[in-house]
Amino acid sequence: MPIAHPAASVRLEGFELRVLHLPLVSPFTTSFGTETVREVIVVRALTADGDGWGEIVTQDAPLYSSEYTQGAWDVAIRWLIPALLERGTAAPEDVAGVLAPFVGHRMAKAGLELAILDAALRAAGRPLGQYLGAVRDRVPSGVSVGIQHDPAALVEVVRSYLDEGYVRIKIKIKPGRDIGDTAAVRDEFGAIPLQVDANSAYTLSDIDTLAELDRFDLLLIEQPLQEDDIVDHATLARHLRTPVCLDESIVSLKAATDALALGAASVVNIKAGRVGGYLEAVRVHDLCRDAGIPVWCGGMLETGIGRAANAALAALPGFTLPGDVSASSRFYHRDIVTEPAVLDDGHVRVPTGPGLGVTIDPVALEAFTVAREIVRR
Ligand code: SMG
Ligand code: MG
Repeated sequence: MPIAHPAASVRLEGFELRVLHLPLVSPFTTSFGTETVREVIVVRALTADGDGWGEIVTQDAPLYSSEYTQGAWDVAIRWLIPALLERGTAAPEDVAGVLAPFVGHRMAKAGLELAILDAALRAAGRPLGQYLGAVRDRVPSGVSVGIQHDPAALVEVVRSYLDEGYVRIKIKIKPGRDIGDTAAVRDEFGAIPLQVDANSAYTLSDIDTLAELDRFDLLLIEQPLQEDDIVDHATLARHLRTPVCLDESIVSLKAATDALALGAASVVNIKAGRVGGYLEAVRVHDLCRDAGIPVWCGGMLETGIGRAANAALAALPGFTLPGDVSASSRFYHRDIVTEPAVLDDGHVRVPTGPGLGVTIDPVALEAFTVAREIVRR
């Protein structure tokens, strides 16, 4: 269902952007590299109706997608924020249209839209989950496990997450660290809900290796090929028993429509940042729900801001698989909100307060800030 009750406009006065460096509790290794510190941009919309918070989920380097911190910072300050401030008054539903003339930069747009959405909903006393169409008050929590030193180490890390109560395990794979790693986890833990994420590390010439994964009864394989490889993903999907799930390739409702039409995905990972905002994310959800395609909520190592929003999104009815919506403690010793997401019986609670339903901890925010700029009308 599209948004049932649109939000009221807010009177925009400015935006504050901050680059944060948050140390990770342990290094996070994917097929494209290792992160030990999460670099992220936090957005504060300054409005005459109260402030709102958002998060731009880029990384320091353009490795997961073409977006990266300094690029998002520049486009936000030079183009996106001036366009919004020139308009003066905006409802959350207007933001994508105002920013549409600027090509791409979806994560930057999504972070700005979220800040305006939060401001508008806080002003109206409405929780984000209710606004988006949530039908649950908590969501099952999966965990994404980075590539470890060796399969034996991976087994021990997975064990610790299972002991904490995570209800689904996703392991990162890459060429040379795929069959052995998956076999080790399957052999040790039996029929747990298990899936793998390749972050585009393969090509169609790897089809035989990828087909070997069929014997592990995985929930899905996520993004084996490149972002642009929609047709190749469709070819691959015809040769695998393991369901193919797209992440990086699904950059918009249009991309999702095309991928489904071509048979390139039988499951979709939805990330609001990647598709340009939570409203577009709902549209992708609606498309997939109508098509009978299960979706789940992806993660970008969000702070408490994006994590609260992801929990709200993941509570929509089409999110029938556990998402990468883990407890804050999976990544951070200290969060920038006063109510970090916690794991309770394998689930994360959907916040119920107005807007995001979380409160920024100003001391933590300041402690992690490495750059700050305010743009006013
Ligand atoms: O937030 O739990 C999380 C991270 C989940 O694996 C995760 N995200 O490709 O799905 C993915 C990766 C992208 C993040 S790398 C910055
Ligand atoms: Mg992924």
